[in-house]
Amino acid sequence: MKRFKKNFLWGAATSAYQVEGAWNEDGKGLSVQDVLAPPNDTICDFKVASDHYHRWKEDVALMAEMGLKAYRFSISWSRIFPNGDDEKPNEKGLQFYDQLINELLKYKIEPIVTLYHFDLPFALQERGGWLNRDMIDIFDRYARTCYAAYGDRVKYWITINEQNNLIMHAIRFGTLKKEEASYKNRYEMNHIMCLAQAKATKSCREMIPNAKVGLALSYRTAYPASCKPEDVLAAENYRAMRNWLYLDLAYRGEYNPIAWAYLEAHDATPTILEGDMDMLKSAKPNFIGINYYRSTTWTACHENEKFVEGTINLKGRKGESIYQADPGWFKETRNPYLDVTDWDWAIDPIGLRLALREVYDRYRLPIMITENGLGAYDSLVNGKVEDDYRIEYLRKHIHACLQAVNDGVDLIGYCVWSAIDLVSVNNGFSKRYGLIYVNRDEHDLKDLKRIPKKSFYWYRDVIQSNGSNL
Ligand code: BGP
Repeated sequence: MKRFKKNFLWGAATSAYQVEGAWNEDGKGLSVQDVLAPPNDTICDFKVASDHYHRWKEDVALMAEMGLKAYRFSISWSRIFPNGDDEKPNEKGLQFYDQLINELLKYKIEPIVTLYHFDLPFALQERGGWLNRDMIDIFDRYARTCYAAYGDRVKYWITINEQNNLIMHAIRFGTLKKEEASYKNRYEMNHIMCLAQAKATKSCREMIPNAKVGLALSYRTAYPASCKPEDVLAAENYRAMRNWLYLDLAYRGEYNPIAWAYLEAHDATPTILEGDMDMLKSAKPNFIGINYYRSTTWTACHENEKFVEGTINLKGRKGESIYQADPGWFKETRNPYLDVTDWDWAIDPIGLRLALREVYDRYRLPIMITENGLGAYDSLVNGKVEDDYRIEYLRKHIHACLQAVNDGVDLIGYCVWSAIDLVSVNNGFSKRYGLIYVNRDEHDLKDLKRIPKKSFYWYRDVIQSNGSNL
């Protein structure tokens, strides 16, 4: 039985706008996330979040106590360039991440830096956002500024987090306004984002020769609901649109043929200028980040059926999600073999093993699990959070990673989402993921005290034993 590599990156992750707060301090400009209204008024915004901007030292000390070998965080673009492409970067913004990186290194925690995690500077959104081809150079300039500032200490770089969510759920993630969110615009934007990513990847490899650079994709394993050939086809169609479209563009520099057929059928093929495909091909990112939470299950969707956009479960009550249906392509359904979280996410560690096998089989590059975790309601009882359900989830998923390593996958790291409680993308503060509890509620900030959960101590043992004590 193989074990995890000796220098395996046992980590945990966060993103800037979900954890930092201080949304308008020290010269930070607005990001789209600061402007986007929460999906309903019972859900909090991102203005204070976990107040990490003011408590980063205490937070890093706790990460060190947990024994983390790596910490994945993102840089808030609008802290560095308040308007996205100002003449000069904001010194205070640069300083914040500089001191954070130094503090991590003091404890021998490897920083893994994401450049763009959903929080585009609002000023750039006002200039057309990702529909504007100028974004290719603007993103590259921002990336180069970060490489120049931190490249002497940061080896792991992630360009864009979950581009597939930014495209498929463009309205909810703030990448497009409702009236602009045609398929044509989404995939036009996707093409431009891929070019921006390619350019920034090339710059990274040029400026930091020993860098590991890649993207982080929101990966979903897709099962057919039955062995009926039409269902198998539906699952394959979904895989192409959710996973391969993005990974093939980034790691092979080409459009996946099934995804291209989908774009043609939806009148959504992008404008490809001379040199674009060469740029994509020449980028050569050298590792793949996978964010994995759940698998999905698919049946055939007849041409005559109704199109259903699908909804996010905002209430946190099982069974309230509406599944998507795309006539002629795929229709989602519940998997009767799997339990789900309170937000209807299918809990499926074998799905993670499959994900790792299929991605490695296809691209033969080192993979890092850049996010994996359980969103749950936690309760603080007598000063403690006994989150055995989270331990159970993580144990099974880490075990699945070990099995994938035994299947031959080159897995270099694993990051729990999240290091500390933070604001969920769609579900506010009630849906918690952290190994460290933050004492606040949806609208009552309380004392924001940090309290290690039971899972914190469990993960510390896992790390200390390099994954032997699960
Ligand atoms: C991923 C994002 C994270 C994160 C996580 C959990 O999509 O990269 O930012 O929040 O999912 O999602 P949610 O917060 O919606 O539960």
